[in-house]
Amino acid sequence: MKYTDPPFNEVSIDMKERHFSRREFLWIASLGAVAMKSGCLQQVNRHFPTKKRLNIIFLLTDDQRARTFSVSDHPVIKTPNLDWLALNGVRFTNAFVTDPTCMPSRVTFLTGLYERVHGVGFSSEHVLTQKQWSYTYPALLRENGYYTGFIGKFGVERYPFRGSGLKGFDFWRGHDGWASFFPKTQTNCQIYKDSKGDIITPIMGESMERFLDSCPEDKPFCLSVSFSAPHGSISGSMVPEEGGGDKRMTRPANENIRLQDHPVYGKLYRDSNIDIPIECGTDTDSHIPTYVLRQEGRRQTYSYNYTKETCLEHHYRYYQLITGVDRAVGQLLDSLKKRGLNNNTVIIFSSDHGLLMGEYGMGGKALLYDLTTKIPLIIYDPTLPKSKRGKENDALVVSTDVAPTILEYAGIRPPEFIQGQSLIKLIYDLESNWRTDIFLENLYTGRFNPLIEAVREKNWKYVRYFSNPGHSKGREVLTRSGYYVDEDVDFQDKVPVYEQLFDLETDPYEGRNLATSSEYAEILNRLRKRCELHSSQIMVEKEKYRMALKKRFNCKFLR
Ligand SMILES: [Ca+2]
Repeated sequence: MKYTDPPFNEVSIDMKERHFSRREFLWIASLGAVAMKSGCLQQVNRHFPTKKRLNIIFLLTDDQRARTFSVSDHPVIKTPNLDWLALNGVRFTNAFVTDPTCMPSRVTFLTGLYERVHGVGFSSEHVLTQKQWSYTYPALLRENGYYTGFIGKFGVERYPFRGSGLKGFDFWRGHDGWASFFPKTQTNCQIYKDSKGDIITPIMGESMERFLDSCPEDKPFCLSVSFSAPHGSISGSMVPEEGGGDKRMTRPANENIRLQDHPVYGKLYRDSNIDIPIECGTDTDSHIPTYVLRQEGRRQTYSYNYTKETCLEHHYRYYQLITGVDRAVGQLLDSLKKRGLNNNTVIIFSSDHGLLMGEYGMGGKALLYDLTTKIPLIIYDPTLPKSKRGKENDALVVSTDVAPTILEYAGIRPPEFIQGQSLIKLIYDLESNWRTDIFLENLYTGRFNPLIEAVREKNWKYVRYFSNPGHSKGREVLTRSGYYVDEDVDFQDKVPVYEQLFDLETDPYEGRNLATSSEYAEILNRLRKRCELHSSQIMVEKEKYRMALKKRFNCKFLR
């Protein structure tokens, strides 16, 4: 199925028009290492040889697993437009979110910081401050002359301009909370009420058109779009009459008369041969013991209960929702071409985290398996020479790297406390040195989730779980208030209650825990030390960040 012709078939790269030479790249990269001497940001775009600055579009989906594209040889999902982006851009095949739940992950994309550093998460009381906001990529680009826009699920929930989106962006067509598949009747989605369509993803497509219509000609633009698909709350609301609980997903969504003949949400994929995970509906104790993770919290959450009866319907809807996003992306690409913006607009495509869909007997996120932490990440850069396009890059990259990448594309010096690194040097192969492992965290303790840290190398992963004292008292969350304080998430002197070690080369599914096998003691100890080092380093970086904000703004970090 193809909804649109490839929009930028042959992008001619005039070397005179290229935005970065090798020398300029190295110069720009070196700027990132130089600590800023004042709170003022300086544009560095004057060093770029082009007169015109690049436009930037960051597309973020909700709960989309890595490799859910036809170009990644997915056996079912068809994504011709995302395939086109990948084949003309660069695909990162080892891309991860640092923290696989919606809110902290989104703040990480905005700030380039881990949750433990920016402090915003579902189990944290901290509200993103205006001072913190001023160092996010949209705020920095706006301050430096970009016309900025936001569309869709903001997902930060606790932020300074809630209810006044135009205080954060020049164009705002977003919502707080979650949107259902048919969002126009929801009080938090009234901003979409004047849309032509009724379904959330096409409404995102229409909103992107409105943004492009609104762009001034004398400024570059940066648009951030957060799709609500393919999140379970969307697939669970394709049939509003289903209600919640066990009735969800028990009937085909296209029994809903509004979807019967829809080209995407009707019969698509329903004749496909889909294998549901072999462990769907099985006991999870063999993977994570009950004293570490009590499953009822996950099972009682709207649509994370993947049973053998409902799992197939989950998959049909999930795959349809991804193709729905692909269709909106195709319309965007066509529109950019029509407007003559295709050769000057960088597009980054990713997701806020992955999802378990019956694997290990579970659904949901928050755990640090590859299926929950690994994300799609495509960067389409129209200035990239043809010889560098369509490549897969297996470097270990994380969600903290996206903000510095956007800043570098905009020619803006990143704040010195940013934890990620720009990916542009990987795209252009200008530096061979890159990190050899990444650090992952889960600080979300609702739904009986444990606190977790992990270190992942290309071939090995070590995961350590810490006890949730609330669980032994029958509470779903860590503390009576439900929120952690700094000490709760400082693991430097704490002993994990459970560990996992996976050989990803022979066991990419992460099904065989080798942590108790003496044969792997040496590898286990090496990774334990790396995890402890990362864990203590992140506390140092947290202090550095808070001191920098305090110094610049003469204020306390917390409120
Ligand atoms: Ca999400």
